[in-house]
Amino acid sequence: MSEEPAVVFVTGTAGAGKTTFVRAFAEWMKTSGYDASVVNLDPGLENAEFEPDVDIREWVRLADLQDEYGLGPNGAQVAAADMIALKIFEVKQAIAEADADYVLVDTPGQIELFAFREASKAIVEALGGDRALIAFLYDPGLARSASGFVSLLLLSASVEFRFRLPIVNVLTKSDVLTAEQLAEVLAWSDEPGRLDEAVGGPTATPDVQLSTELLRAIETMGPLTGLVPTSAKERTGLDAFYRECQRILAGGEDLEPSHEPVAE
Ligand SMILES: Nc1nc2c(ncn2[C@@H]2O[C@H](COP(=O)(O)OP(=O)(O)OP(=O)(O)O)[C@@H](O)[C@H]2O)c(=O)[nH]1
Ligand SMILES: [Mg+2]
Repeated sequence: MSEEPAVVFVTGTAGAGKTTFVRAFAEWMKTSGYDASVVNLDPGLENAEFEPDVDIREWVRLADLQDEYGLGPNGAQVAAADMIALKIFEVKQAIAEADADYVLVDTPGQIELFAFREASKAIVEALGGDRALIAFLYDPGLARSASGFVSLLLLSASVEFRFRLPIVNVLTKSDVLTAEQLAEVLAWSDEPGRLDEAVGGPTATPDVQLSTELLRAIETMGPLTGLVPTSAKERTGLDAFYRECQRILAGGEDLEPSHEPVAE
């Protein structure tokens, strides 16, 4: 085992299921005998059931910023994003003290606060070390239509472009899709031609043309990587997500479970 933990940053559009996914995956890891700690980087998190090992709210709380500086919710989010960067070495220290093989990081709901602020780059660099990846979550509400799927591909590609880290694309809440819908969405990620067909209609309207051109640009960046379907509700796909992380972070070798698996 190397000394540096593997760090997984979980991002995606608001409500895509980040917090629920982090929680379910951490539980899956623990019951499978792996050692994981959970870091909450969302200063506005209000989920009382979620108990992270390291919590940014110890240093930066959205509600406090709103009260103290008279900021609205968006202004407070922006201020918080920069304040997190100032506390990042305290967070890093707390992560080191938790001393786990895997660190799962939940990020703020508004993806632009994570993906498009300079402070986040500093945060990802400080916490990521040399073994880090980003899990980009696809919300099925958007991913189930071809144009929504293309938009998510673009967003995922720009997150990859910003951070220059490997990306694992994850479909969340797969339990809300029918078997046919799920098969179609997975086919789009495995066979670009199928997505091309789905966005293209019988007539080349301007939006179809735009989707087709965007798709081409994404394809030239590299192969569309497979989408891992998961459901935190039904606890499915978490093992496949783990294998994908290991493939990227550990060159394929499996971690030795640090303790015996716990029966659920
Ligand atoms: N059916 C189903 N619902 C889910 C699943 N995962 C999350 N949800 C629901 O999706 C909603 C959003 O989940 P969160 O985990 O809070 O999503 P988030 O991306 O952390 O949201 P923000 O941080 O507020 O942007 C909640 O109502 C969850 O109960 C799942 O696997 N299946
Ligand atoms: Mg959340």
